[in-house]
Amino acid sequence: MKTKKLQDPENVLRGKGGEIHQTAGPEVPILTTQQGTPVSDDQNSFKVGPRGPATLEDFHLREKMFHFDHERIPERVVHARGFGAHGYFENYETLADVTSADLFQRPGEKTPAFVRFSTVAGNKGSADLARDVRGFAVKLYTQQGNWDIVGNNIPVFFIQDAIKFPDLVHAVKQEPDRDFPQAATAHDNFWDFISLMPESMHMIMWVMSDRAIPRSFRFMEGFGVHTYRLLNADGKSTFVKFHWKPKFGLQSVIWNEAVKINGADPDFHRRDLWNAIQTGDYPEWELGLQLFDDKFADEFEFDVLDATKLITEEQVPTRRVGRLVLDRCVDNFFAETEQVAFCTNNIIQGVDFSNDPLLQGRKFSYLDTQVKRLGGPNFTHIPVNAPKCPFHNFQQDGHMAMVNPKGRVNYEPNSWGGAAGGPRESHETGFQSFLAKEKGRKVRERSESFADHYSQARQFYISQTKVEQGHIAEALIFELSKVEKPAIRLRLVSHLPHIDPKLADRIAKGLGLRDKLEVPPPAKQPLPDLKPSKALSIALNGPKSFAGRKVGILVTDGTDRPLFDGLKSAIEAEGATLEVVAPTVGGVLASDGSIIEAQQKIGGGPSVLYDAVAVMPSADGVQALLKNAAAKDFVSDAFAHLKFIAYVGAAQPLFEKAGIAADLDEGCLILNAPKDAQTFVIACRKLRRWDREHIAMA
Ligand code: HDE
Repeated sequence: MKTKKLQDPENVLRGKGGEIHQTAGPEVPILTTQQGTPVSDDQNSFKVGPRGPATLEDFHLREKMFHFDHERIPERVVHARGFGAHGYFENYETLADVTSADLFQRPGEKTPAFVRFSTVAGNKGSADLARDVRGFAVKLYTQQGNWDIVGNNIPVFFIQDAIKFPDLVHAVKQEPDRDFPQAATAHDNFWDFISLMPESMHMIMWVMSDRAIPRSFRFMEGFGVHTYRLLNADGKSTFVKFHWKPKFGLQSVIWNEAVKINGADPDFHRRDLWNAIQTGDYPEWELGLQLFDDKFADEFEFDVLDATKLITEEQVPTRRVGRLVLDRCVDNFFAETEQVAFCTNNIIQGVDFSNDPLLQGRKFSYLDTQVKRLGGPNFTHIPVNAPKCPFHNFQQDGHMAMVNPKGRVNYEPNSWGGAAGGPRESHETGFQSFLAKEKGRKVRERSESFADHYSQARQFYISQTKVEQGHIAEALIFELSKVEKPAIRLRLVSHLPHIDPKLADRIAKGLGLRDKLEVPPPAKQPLPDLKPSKALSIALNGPKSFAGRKVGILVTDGTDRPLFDGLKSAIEAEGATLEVVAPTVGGVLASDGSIIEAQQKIGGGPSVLYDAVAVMPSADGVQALLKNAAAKDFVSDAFAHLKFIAYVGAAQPLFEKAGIAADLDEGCLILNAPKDAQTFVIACRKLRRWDREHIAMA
């Protein structure tokens, strides 16, 4: 290769065809093949003459292309789109009274953790703000082995028996003939299936609520869903349901906002988590345990083995036993987040399964799926999946085996004795199951105790604020309006009178249904008197401060510097962050001639990306904004999405242009002096100006 050295930067040469060659130097390692052979030229394949045919002997080209051709592994059949991070679980108190699980014995003990959040229905490249359940899968690398709590952000599920899972997933994903819609339940197959599955109605209320469009992974709850058991050292069993409670309180977006976020930043959730961890604002959840005994289970209105039911926190409060902190992003997305393999089977001494038929089926599925995705039985050797405690067994060989046992012995019992004989079972510390007494005929049958399909759907609905109920209704109307077959719409709406007759009317009207509802007789008469539960509402479980949230500040040349600085300090003092949105990403010259750096160009940073906004143009600067459609959308969307808006007097013409000047309310706060910033930030703690909704959405 004849090359010519380029002046700048150093170690860069230019080849005969003008191509750039960046070469190794004293501090730059030499590029090699996978076999370690140094590569002399990574820009050109090996040919017979510069314009001639490629040679078969080009091992570098062959190896590079071969590896690239095999870069993809099958994406997860569900939960394909996900984002993971490392952290730890810190235990508050000893739980020896209820469990012998090692990680819960010593207050203050930290157990390493890996968490992967996900959407369910969409493909790997789908957008983050799809209306969907979020996966909340936690792997705890305990000293007794790995324990996976593979949960969701919704405490109940669509179906009661695992045998319906393939049908559910087929129905929700893209329709098989056309391969759309992507990451959306708003299509015939999904609602057809659901309309024939009354057991789904409780989950449907959750999925149509704002729970399915969280503002951030950091502001959503996680749930183990199923009833599990905890076992103490005496083998005594206590039933348990797992909850993760976000430190920053609950928050969701509004559907119209979700639709726009998906266009403006399809990576909205992963970027949010990444940024929070990178800036040291570590996301945190408390682990809450709902603990109950057999007596409670027997007296409870529903079956604790039915995953379409929850136990309200008024009935069984959550005991907060520790915190989960995420403090490290992955080094490599594929190696960790894509290859992490969660299995409901990964359980530790002191925890045990219940007979929930959904959970029992999951124990079948997860191992299979990992073998398919990760190519063989040795996926446990991948660092993110390997336990961090010692592990020894005689399992060996298979694809990609990396930790085959050493020595001559690979079986037991054996007579080699001592260490040479290899590992042996331990009756003292080995995993022990709860000694449940089981008796019965072998049947393919659903328990009668699972037959109430509507009571908790109703309880969820009446536990929501008026605004939240409105969102559920709007979501149902939106989704069912996308269903082409009128019979499916009718069949679905016909279930709703069992939940709430007014809701049914509202949906029927919203869909323009002409046919009379054919209300199906319930398998079991719904209970009329379940009380609302405050814990089920997002609005009633918001944050106490504006910490962890983000303000978008629209500026122009001439923006008042002291006002801007006052606002910045007030936001940062609250523990929130800000982004400056300017006519160009190069920033603006403020009133005092100083530069205000920008993170976004107008249009690139629409107001849907922020929890609140400030509109701070100068009197001259606002003139250009009047001609900018994105600037107009910035304020009209912020208003329509019920956000708190801080503004300076010069913003008025923009508000007029955006058609909101006459409607400004107490959620719109004028900034006359730097001290006004504090009033604005305090107002922002409420997150939304909910009573604006009837104007904004009219
Ligand atoms: Fe899953 N689920 N699931 N699931 N699930 C998977 O395993 C399955 C269910 C959940 O971030 C798959 O590794 C069956 C409930 C999460 O990697 C698969 C049934 C809950 C994740 C599978 C359920 C979940 C999965 C696909 C019904 C909440 C993502 C890829 C019996 C409690 C984990 C994979 C991650 C992933 C099967 C129902 C949560 C196919 C058969 C209920 C968070 O094995």
